[in-house]
Amino acid sequence: MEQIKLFLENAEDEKYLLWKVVLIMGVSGAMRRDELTKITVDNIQDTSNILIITVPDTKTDINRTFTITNPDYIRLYHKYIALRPKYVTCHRLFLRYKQGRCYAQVIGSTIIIVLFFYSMSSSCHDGASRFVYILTRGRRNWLAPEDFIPLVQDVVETHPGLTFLKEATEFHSRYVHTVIARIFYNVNRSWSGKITIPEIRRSNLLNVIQMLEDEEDINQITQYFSYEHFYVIYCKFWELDRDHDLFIDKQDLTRHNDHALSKRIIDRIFGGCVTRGQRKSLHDEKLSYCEFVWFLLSEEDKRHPTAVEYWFRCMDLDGDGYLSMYELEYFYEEQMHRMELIGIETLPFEDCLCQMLDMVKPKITGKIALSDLKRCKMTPIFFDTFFNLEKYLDHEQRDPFASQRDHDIDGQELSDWDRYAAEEYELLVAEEGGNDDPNSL
Ligand SMILES: [Ca+2]
Ligand SMILES: [Ca+2]
Repeated sequence: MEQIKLFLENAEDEKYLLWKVVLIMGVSGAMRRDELTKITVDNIQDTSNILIITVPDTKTDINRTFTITNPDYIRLYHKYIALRPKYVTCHRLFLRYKQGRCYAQVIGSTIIIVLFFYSMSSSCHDGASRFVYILTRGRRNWLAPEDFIPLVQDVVETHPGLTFLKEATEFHSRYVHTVIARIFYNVNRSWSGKITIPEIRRSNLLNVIQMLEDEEDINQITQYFSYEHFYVIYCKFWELDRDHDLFIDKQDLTRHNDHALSKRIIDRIFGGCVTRGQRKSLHDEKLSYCEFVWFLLSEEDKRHPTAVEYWFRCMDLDGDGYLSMYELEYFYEEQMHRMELIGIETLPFEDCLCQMLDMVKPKITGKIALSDLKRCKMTPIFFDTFFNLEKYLDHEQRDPFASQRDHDIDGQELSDWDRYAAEEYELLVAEEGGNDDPNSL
């Protein structure tokens, strides 16, 4: 209760007025999350020095009432209700609120609860553990992918940047699972499939979720939630998954990016070293959609720490934590062979090895550790040399040190992924209208 008092007294109304009123209602009436979401202005009788609230109970049909008499609470309620847009037809009490203004848009129930606790704890303490508590309903101190479903579903249903998706319900779950896979890719640094409280603390996840409330253009939120990024990932998968059963096999993945990847690396991707052991049997050699999301993110941004780990795992054939000369040669052999087939002059392995060791500068001579690659700024060149012919030949034609990096409008350096997604989205939009368009779902 002390925390609540502190929040109501100290948090600025400009930013937190909505959450203050949610809190007052929630605490005074011991209201549940769905009750808070559904409560309407008609449920509140306002006699200016007392508020009488009727809570309709959908389960028992017996309404209950409670009153609010604290003058400070009533003052906050009046301040909030005065901001309500005049033209609003929706009767819900809690509408989208941003910088002192109220908008005619409802808020999803999970968002209500998460943001409310988050804003409260940003003036109190530890949003990460509250976040986990809310999403798991207090059952666990880590998050599984399913725990995020209601939250992201709320975003689909209520974010103004996604209203055009309302009818395309088939798309909802694809979007939800893409966002969740991206969250795990970035936040679950331990690869355990369980996001822990410290992992949330170290990540930008809660900040990004809060940005959703302030930013109406979902594509500006390139972390996790961008619709354009989702669209690119899903279209890339759709192209490969010819029978559209949401699984792809080795043959399908071979066609990715015009057969850019070597057979040996594809075998490794399917071999279980970068998937989380959800295989039903050893013969079940298929990648799920979520596994493809991880693949594509790793393939298109080889500087990302998860990507470096992803490809390191693939190349470390014996799993001893080092890339040996033998392992490097195994992958380079196929690259050389492919180049010979198309009549390109090849660099002997010894020379290639010299170049690579010069670039990576491993601490222990003769073998490369994950930490060596994490330090190296040129991991895209390193990995592509061993298993992506297209990109390897691309790098060869460019001066690696002259590569100009793009910046976004705020002067932030764009990641390789952001640049790729933006380019691909433009291409996809340009060729829109094709028969195999997943939009036609
Ligand atoms: Ca398939
Ligand atoms: Ca090894």
